[in-house]
Amino acid sequence: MDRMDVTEEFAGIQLPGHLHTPQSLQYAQDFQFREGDVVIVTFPKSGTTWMQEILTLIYSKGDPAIAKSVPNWVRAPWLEHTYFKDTLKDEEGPRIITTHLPSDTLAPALQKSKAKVIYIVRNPKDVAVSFYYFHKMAKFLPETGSFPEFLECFLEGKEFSADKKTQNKLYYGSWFDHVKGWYGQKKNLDIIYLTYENMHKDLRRSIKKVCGFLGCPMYSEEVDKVEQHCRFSVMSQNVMVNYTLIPTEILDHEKSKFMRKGVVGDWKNHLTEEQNENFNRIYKEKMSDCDLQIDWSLN
Ligand code: PPS
Repeated sequence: MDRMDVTEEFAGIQLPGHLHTPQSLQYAQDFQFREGDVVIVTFPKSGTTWMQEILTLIYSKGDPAIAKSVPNWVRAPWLEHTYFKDTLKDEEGPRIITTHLPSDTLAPALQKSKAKVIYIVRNPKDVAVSFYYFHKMAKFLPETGSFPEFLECFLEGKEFSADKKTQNKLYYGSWFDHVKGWYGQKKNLDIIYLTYENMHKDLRRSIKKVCGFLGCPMYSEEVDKVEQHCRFSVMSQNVMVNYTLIPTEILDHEKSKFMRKGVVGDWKNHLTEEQNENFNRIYKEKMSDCDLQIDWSLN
């Protein structure tokens, strides 16, 4: 498989070379967004696939035909990935584009355009757990060592090394920088912020919020269908979004599933009391200049 052990450096962060090249990253940075584009922005493991499915179904008025026949990475390709240029459909109508890149690389281009941006944030304890398991299955990500080691790296940007040979920082950079960077674009972009936790609490409300933002009114029966097809139980069975189409040499579903648990608060099964206190302390410190409200659990 191609470039599985390559790390790309871009805008001060490390990214997997299997999906990114200097050319693809340059292409992303120079990309001209246009009116009608809808851009899903997330730190990895925050609800990207969920929103890709929601948008697909909103635009099909709840008809699942496309969601069940076209992979999510074709319907809503990642701007920075190598295949983006050849995948994005240059047709009339809204183009759905996905990205994990930090705000400083894309905000200037987005500001000039009339693109709409949907930013999803998930509580970082659950992101850390989900990302840890994703490292287990994704062969293009470095081995992490133990969960406590990975957690330190997630929180403090410390390098980790499972084999004592390679030193890796957290791929995709710091969760804190990503969230604060994009949250800081509130006044500059046509952007809405959604949380993974609110999508859980009331999926229907989140769908309607997105419809309102996109100026895409829907009948109640159509919203029913979007809601139905975007449930975890349904999405985890849909091969067009559960990543089972990807060969085992790239994503090993024996190690962990992509659609793993899909819950809020799984961190409670992974963080010790001490780790949790440390997390809370660092979170408070790093987020003191950000008024983002996060739900850590649904109780
Ligand atoms: S990625 O790799 O960045 O595209 O991953 P991403 O899609 O952002 O995040 C994957 C996590 O989202 C969960 N997921 C869902 N949760 C609830 N409902 C639905 N419909 C849903 N779809 C995806 C998925 O299970 C991953 O979370 P974990 O905690 O690992 O289960």
